[in-house]
Amino acid sequence: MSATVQSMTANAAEAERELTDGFNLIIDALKLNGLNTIYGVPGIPITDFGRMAQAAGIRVLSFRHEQNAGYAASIAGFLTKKPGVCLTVSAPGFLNGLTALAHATTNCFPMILISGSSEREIVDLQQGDYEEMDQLAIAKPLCKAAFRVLHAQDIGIGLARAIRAAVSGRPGGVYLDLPAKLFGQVMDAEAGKKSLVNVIDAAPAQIPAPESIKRALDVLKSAKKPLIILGKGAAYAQADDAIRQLVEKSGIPFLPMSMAKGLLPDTHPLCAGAARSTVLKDSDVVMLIGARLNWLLSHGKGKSWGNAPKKFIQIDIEPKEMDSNVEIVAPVVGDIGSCVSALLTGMGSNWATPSSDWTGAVAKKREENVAKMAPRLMNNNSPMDYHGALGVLRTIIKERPDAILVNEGANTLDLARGIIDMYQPRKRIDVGTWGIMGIGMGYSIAAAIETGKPVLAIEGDSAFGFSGMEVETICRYKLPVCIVIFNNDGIYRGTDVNKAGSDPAPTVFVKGARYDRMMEAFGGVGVSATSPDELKRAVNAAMDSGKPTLINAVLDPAAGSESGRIGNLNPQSALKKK
Ligand code: ADP
Ligand code: TZD
Ligand code: MG
Repeated sequence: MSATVQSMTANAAEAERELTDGFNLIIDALKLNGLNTIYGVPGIPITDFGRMAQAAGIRVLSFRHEQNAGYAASIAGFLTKKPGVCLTVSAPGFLNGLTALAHATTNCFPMILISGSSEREIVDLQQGDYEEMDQLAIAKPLCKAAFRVLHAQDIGIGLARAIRAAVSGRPGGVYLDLPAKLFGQVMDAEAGKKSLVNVIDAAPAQIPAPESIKRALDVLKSAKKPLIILGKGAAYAQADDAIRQLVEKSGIPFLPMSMAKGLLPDTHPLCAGAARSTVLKDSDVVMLIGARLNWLLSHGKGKSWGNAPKKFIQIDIEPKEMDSNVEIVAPVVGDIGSCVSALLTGMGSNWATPSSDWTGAVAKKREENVAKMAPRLMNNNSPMDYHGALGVLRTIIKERPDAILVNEGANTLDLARGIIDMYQPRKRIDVGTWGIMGIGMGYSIAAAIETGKPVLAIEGDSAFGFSGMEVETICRYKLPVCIVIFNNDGIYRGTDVNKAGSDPAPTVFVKGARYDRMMEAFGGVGVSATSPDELKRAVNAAMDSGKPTLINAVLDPAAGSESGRIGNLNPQSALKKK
């Protein structure tokens, strides 16, 4: 054979060899690991990736802003225990998504932010590439782990590392940097297939040490006035039956943190939600399950915890969380499912429940508080106050307990959290550890997509504004989301006046704004409701029809208080002119 013929044969063999590329390998790697939904915004270098992913059967939800796509991915992680995936373009898109990645990390939600990036050679020499930025370096301090993949044959390993980092141990946000060149890199299809990794047991059970269980039970046995605090880690863990059994077998009153509401119904006889200040003050042993002693629990000390000496038991997957704010006399390190099961076994069959002095006092306080609130929830004032509006929404959730409640704002958040009882786990999703505004529409979209359940979003008018443009996304995907805007003309209140000039005061918005018309612009249903009766009718109609709906609930601009329930954290100038 001549050299020419030989080389022609080799070329033909080469041409027949099946090839794959970065685009396809990333899609195959995601699908192999059951990551079948992507939340993002298209653009260079990921536009084609989105199209190809959609063609390959991945659900691609295209947003109007990456921050909202990122929040969607973060809550998808919380709801499913699988990392939510957010996809963005380079520099500005990446930065827009980064807030959500940091939020996911702060809240212990598993999420992977995948961003396209510019060429390393140019970025590293700072030669001014299109959307140039050293994204990996910037992401690192804000997430649990950050990786970059430079070669197509490393895509499988890169994604495997990202998945494990996101869901194992304390979950969090992971950044995956994919330079533009990677997408087009070609390799042998067979070798490519072999390079992918099916991640086995990504979040292995972490069994607590038997002595830690014994120690915890000894402390619990010594208690006269025990309390269990359930946090969103407990909701995330999906150990719902074991947690319920622990509460009921131990007979210990429980206090759910905001996103742990519904793990056991708020109407459960042992729920101390409506007796919060009493149980924090008077309890002697507190068992934390998936809740940190951060600002939301006043760091475990100070006035709200009263003078009674306290002992803390803490169940958490993160050993470094122990003693972070106060001494933990019985740390139980492990995953909540394993820890709670071990406690149940250790309790045996004749566990002594707390005396009725304690449980009776808690129940009495709770009934008093509930009774005190009841008449205020039944008012039909127009314009509405928070209690009148929330009274009807409370009934709607009672009648539709599998709906998902999204909630943000200041007064709108604090009062809804206290007033609306939850009946099922992971049905209340809100501003989380940072008290962040802007999660509303991203959370609503992901909740509808991931669970298929109807969503009721109760939004302060300010809070809604942070993600409001996504109503178009909700209409585009025809999601069963009903948004109720508590429109009090501003942040906290709509009554501030600027005494120094003609500009509006910093906390007020356009008076009488009609947010419902935004929804109509995109073909959704818009309603303006001026009384609790009207509000009730409109929400029920929306939940029955499943049509994207926005209800502008007209609230008295003077109804709220500054900073809602956390005014104590708000520094105010002593020199301020009255
Ligand atoms: P909340 O705001 O509801 O009080 P936090 O976000 O402060 O809750 O606390 C959640 C805690 O749950 C974190 O410390 C986290 O490490 C822990 N956690 C999350 N998932 C698990 C799990 N599967 N097992 C044990 N602990 C977990
Ligand atoms: N920006 C971000 C990202 N998060 C925040 N928490 C804030 C700003 C500050 N902030 C709050 O803490 S609540 C709030 C802001 C701007 C809005 C409160 O007004 P609202 O609710 O209309 O949403 P109410 O019912 O009027 O109190
Ligand atoms: Mg407001």
